[in-house]
Amino acid sequence: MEATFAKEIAQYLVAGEVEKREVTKVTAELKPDLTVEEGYLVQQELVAMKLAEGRKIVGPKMGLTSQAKMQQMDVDEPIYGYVFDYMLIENGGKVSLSDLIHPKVEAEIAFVIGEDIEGPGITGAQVLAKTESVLPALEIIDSRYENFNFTLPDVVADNASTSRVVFGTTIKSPEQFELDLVGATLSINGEIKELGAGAAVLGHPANAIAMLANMLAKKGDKIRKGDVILSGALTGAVLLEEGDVVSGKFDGLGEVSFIVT
Ligand code: OOG
Ligand code: MG
Repeated sequence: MEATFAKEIAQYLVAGEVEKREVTKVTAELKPDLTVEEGYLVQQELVAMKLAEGRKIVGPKMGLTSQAKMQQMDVDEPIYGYVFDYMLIENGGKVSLSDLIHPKVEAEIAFVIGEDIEGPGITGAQVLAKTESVLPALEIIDSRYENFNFTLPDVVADNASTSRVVFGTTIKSPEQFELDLVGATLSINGEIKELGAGAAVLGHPANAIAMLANMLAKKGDKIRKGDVILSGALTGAVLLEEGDVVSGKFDGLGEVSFIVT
């Protein structure tokens, strides 16, 4: 695929994000035979556009790392995307529906990376050794595609539906936990909507970060010291509605919350 075409598709997707409207998925019209590799080329152009606008990367993120998510979205492989500075919402803050298309929330465990991690061949144990701290997070995903419906190459091109992130404020060292056994609940207005444990993410959330390092190695890239990385939703995502008070509670890691206005 020509770089100019990849850029055109990236512009089409960013226009959907900026104008807060759904767009027809890439594989429906623009490029029916888009491959996953080409999806990443589009994503790379999209990331370059944001960097050129002065946006800063908080970290790459993993998505579709749990069976619950793969089944919900009808795709069968983990993917990565990028979280930018303008996507951050403070813990306890507000997310306005008027800024977004059709947002959903996910409960995730985030890793603060203490040393560069360069694949291939990285394991979860190596990730933990290079992790400075872990913290609870809520990710707000907002696919730019109609009805949140897409194929794997489509969602890769669309920066893995990344939209907003709320990080918790309790920061813990990973050695204090068996992160696979950490239980989590995702509640809206005091009612538990989803629940799970860290093991839902590839057996252990650190395995998702290891997979990310190994995927980034394919384009000669790595995880960097200081990156704050989402390991992927433990459970299915929940659609947000105006007035929702959203809370994620993680055993030993505390609570993270926001309000939908
Ligand atoms: C893709 C993004 C998935 C996760 O944590 O699994 C994701 C989507 O479901 O729209 O961020
Ligand atoms: Mg996510």
